[in-house]
Amino acid sequence: MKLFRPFNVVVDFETGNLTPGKKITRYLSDIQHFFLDKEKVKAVLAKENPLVYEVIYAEVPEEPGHLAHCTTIIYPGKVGNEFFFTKGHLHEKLETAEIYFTLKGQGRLIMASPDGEECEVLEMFPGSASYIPPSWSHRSVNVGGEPLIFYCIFFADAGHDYATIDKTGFPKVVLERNGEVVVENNPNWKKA
Ligand code: S6P
Ligand code: ZN
Repeated sequence: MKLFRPFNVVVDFETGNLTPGKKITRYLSDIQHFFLDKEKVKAVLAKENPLVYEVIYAEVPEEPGHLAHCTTIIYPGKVGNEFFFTKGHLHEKLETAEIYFTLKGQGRLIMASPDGEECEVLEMFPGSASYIPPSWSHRSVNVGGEPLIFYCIFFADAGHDYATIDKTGFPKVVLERNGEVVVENNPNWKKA
């Protein structure tokens, strides 16, 4: 068997940059269908299409035994009173867990069981290491005024199921009400 060589990447805790890395970008238009206020989404998109988040991956083979790792940077922003968030997903291999280590900013990590009947929301803050157990779908939300930056480690062969969340959404939403961060039931959530 060919030996895979050890290597370093460098993570900038201030910017979330990971070098060398491969970047993917998600704009509001990519996640617009999840937001509660459809009219506000339309109004924002009529003017601009803001960058909501970026993910920068260390390049690792997507094979059993390897650990994938990356940073995520969610920019501060809201549509109406709903904070910017990631698409969210389940791992195709449901039995694979993940860890999010927050480097900068303030966030919430929404997790749900595959049928959505169980839902938990953890706080994300510099130094928090959030454990996403096997089977839980996950979405992160930036609730602060600066970028939310976190470092993720997961099984490289886990795979990502976005289609389920596209259909169901998450059972909870994270909103600002009277200057407070609140977690509420998502009226648009559909049981899987
Ligand atoms: C991968 C891990 C994260 C997310 C990233 C963006 O398993 O959970 O790296 O990919 O935070 O979220 P999403 O839902 O667009 O992949
Ligand atoms: Zn994941």
